[in-house]
Amino acid sequence: MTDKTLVSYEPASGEELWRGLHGDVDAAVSVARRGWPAWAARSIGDRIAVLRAFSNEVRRESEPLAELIAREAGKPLWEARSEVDAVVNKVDISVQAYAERTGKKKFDSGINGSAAVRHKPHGVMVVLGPYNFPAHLPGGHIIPALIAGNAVLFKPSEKTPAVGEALVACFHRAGVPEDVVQLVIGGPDEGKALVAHPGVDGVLFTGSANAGIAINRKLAANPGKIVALEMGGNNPIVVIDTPKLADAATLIVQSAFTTAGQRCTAARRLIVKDSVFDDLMAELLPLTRKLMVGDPLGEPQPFMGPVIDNDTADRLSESFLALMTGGGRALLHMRRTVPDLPFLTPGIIDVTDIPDRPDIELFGPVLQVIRVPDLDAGITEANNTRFGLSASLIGGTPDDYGRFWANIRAGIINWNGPTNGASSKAPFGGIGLSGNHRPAAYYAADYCAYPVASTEMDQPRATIGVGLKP
Ligand code: UN1
Repeated sequence: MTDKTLVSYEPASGEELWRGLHGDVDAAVSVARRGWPAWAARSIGDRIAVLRAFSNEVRRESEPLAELIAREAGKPLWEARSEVDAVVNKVDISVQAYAERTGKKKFDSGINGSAAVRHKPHGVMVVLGPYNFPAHLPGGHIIPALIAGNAVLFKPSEKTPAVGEALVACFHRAGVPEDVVQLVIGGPDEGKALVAHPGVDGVLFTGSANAGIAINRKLAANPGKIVALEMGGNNPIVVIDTPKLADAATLIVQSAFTTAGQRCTAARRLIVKDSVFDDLMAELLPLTRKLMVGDPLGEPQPFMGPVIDNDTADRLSESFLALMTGGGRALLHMRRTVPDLPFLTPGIIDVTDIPDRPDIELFGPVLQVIRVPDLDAGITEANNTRFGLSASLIGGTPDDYGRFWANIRAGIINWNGPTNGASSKAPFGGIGLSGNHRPAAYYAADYCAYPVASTEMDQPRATIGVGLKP
């Protein structure tokens, strides 16, 4: 242990919530290296039973855990509860994914006996978690990694260490050995040391594109190290002709402002066909004004809580102002409701007239609107980004959606659904700056184990048929 202390604060009150010492990366890695062979040698049935016990443990702890998530991440309790449910459900989904994606296959190889494909764990995996889903998204890496037989070093976001600690405690109480899942508290220094450590076999990351690229760069000379990057997006929601504009407005609000916009899959850009613009705004603006922003534990429950901290709120406000100075027209101003606390009301800004719109992820409740003449222009505009995580089309015909699906570059493409709330039963990831083609969720199994191909006979049996002297 070092003597550096990490402190986390409740976004809604600014009060200290948790403090703890930074972890010792070298020590944690050597404990994990000693621990993983025994875990890997246990039968798959045995490991699954332990993970099911974890799922029960989380279910038992669901209320205190949801409350802790609400306090530390600032998301409303109703939403924190659904995060806990997602953690519970992750186990069954990952068990099934393990079997389907990385299970055993045997086939007859004729004269060569039988052939088999089996999977082995990589060894020691580092999981670097985000603050927006401080339990569910790390769980989405940790659970499949453990099922596959890896040891895990989990460094939660420095903004949500308390939830990280609570999650790891559930693994331990369920029977995952202490040397197989370890909590490593720390900030960027510990993160970098974990990534670069020669005793680490893989890095499973969820967070910003900048941090993900830094990981890639650091590991450029280590092609054997598994790197799974789930990064951000500048996600488009495209609205064309539909008789159901009230529903369209609801989908936009859910996409842009759930979790105060702090989802990698949140809609950042609303791309609207000119002919529906006025009628859509007549639904969207009043609905957005009605959204309650407030205390995550308050009653009645708000739609959204604060963003994660004051720095983030300051940066978002500055970005909103910069868009306005650059030629954007505020349709709904983003306001700071309590001085010195990071509560922001949702902001909507028409940026159609900004010539060079910045292609960055504004990770908060800011929705940029771009007007276009038709669907083709909408598709071009939607693809006008280096990111490619999620995209939705609202309205249109099956043919329109066919064209949208075929031409949009993203890992999640929806029709008449929100950009966020992706199912854990599907692969989850994006292209471009959104990821590195190692999708998580259902396909997390793929990066948690590597395939081994074998041909096998119980006795040596071989002949040389051609080219032997008599
Ligand atoms: C989101 O779309 O808001 O299980 C996050 C997972 C994904 C996470 C989705 N369903 O990893």
